[in-house]
Amino acid sequence: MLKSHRVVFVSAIAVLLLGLVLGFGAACGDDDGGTDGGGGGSGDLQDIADERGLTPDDMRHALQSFVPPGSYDPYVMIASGGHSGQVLVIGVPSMRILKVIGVFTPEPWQGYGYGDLYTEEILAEGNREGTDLSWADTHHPAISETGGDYDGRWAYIQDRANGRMAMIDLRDFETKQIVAVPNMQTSHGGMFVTPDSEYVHISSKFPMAFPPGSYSDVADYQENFRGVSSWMKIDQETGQVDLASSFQIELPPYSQDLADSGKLVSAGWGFIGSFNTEMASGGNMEGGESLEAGASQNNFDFLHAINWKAAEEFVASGGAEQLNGINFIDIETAVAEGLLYLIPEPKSPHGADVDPSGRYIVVGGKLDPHVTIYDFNLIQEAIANEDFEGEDPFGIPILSFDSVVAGQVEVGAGPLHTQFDSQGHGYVSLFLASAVAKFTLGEDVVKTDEEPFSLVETIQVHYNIGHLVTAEGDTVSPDDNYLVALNKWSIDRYAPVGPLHPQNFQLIDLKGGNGPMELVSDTPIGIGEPHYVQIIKADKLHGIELYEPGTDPGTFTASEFAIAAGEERVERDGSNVEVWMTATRSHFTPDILRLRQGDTLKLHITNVEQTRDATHGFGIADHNISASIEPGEVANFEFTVDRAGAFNFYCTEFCSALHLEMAGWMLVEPTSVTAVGDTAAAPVAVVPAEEHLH
Ligand code: K7E
Ligand code: CUA
Repeated sequence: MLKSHRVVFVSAIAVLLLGLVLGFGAACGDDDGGTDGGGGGSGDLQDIADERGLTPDDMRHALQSFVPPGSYDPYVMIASGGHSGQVLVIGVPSMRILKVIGVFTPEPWQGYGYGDLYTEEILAEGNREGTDLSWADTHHPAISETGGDYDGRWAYIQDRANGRMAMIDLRDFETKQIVAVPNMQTSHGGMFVTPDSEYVHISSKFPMAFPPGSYSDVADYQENFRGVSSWMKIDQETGQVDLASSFQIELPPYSQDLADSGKLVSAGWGFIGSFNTEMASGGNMEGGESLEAGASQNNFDFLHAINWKAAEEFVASGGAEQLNGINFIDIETAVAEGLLYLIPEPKSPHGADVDPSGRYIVVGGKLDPHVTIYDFNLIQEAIANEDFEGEDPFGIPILSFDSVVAGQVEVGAGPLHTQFDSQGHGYVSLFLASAVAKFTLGEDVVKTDEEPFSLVETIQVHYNIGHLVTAEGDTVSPDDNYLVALNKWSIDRYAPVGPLHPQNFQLIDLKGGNGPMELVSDTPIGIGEPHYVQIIKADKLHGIELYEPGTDPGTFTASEFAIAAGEERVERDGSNVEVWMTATRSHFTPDILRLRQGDTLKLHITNVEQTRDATHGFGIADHNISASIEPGEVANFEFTVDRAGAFNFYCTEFCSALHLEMAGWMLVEPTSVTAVGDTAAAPVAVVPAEEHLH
């Protein structure tokens, strides 16, 4: 069905192109120009092109990425929002931004973290050691999978700045959980999910002083610092992480880097790249060298290969220790149980990407012009034969490089990340060369007549590409149509908006994997810095249109505070006031809240609408409260009113012609007559509270 959708889409472009080409022909051959109406529609198109100075290539690119108004994109990209701490949802190929999901950072439009209790609780789960963390550096999103294909149920994203991860429910595209992962200060590797979403993986970026919570000088780096690989168990009903069933494997104090899940032949394994196996820790004003120099000495760092299936069994047998609420396997045990191996990877590696067949693992080298392609079958043979070239300082066996490498391809300067199509091609980002290089994998997966392990073609991008993504690119069955380059720099591509430039997503047409690759469009991203993204077929997503009446969106179950229209009420018990309010076009009921200074207000608002898009917002002046209450949703607030005053509240969403009238008052009577206002000089005449409060 999807294939045919694509075929229809592609052939529609072909027909349009044909029309354009014929139109050009007519226009070019006619000295009077194409405006005399003889060319009909194509003459008009030529006029537009002439007027706007568009070349035939420009027009073709416009058609390649055009999605008519009111039509949907066939793909949706789930993109990291970088330092914004959020996740972007973007249509492909139009590259239209559909949503910015509040994840680690409060988001006022969605009422995420501005008084709404369940969102406040989610954000609070991500705080650690008494610090409120209100930003994150999101790098790597991971869409849940079934049978190695994206299934559109959940998405996960990790926080590079802190050892945290979040889970987004793709029914309502809202964050449902933030986990402050124990024993991990910063994070990077993954996120990835295992092929049936048994686990979502997250590993540390920089090692932390162990045991967690202790102090150590970095002079004792090798001794006292450790990384971890965390396998977070996914609850199959909710998509949330169950910490008690999760486990961690202790890792050496290298900087564990990009990671990916095994699949098909390599299912049950995970792979994590690393750098700084030198264990440099800086000190450039203390007689040492900077971290950068110290970490770039070795010709090889280590790809970590982890047998998570075996680790899971070991945990189930009761073998693991407990460390801060999670099952923990130390390095010695991991080695003894055959859970952890190291594989040399050349010169400041980055990226570790498993191909759709699961057989090949591709690693880039920031300071090496090659991608190195490992063969999982050879890795298994080397393990079985104990074909080790030694062990690292922590006793972890190092597989012999030559016996596990299937091939190396010289691709250009600064290879980072690799994505795949279904034809046996890899597409690798070249940070230094600002390019994407396309190469072939082994002959068992190459479906063209190209040489295995060879460079096929290269395309320039603008500029300094980090990650790249192909449609369905991390699955066992990628699509071969689109690639998006996620460029760190844009330099001169956009109107100047100050020294902080937009970052640049570029859409590349892969032509069914048969090339040549063609750069189609530029999209500036208004928040930075996006790292990784995944692209899922839009018809795998099943976003709901409404909540069932009276839903608590935190749990997708009926809220105990839900009411129907006509059931609104106010209950006072001493200084505790509880209000059950409804919102509908175009009023709140009740629309006056009468309180005394010092009261605690519990406010439950049910949006009683069941009309698509009939969202009401709720904002109160001077109280930092903003909620978005979607149709059917119940939102809850609890706060103490410590200031007297008459505070306006209003619906923040333009919901109807009388939206501006959708407002009310929170009246907080002072406990003393001089309490209102910014000076005590102007006492306010107050009607005794008893006359108001029933
Ligand atoms: Cu290369 Cu964090 Cu994925 Cu950025 S990492 S590019
Ligand atoms: Cu409800 Cu505006």
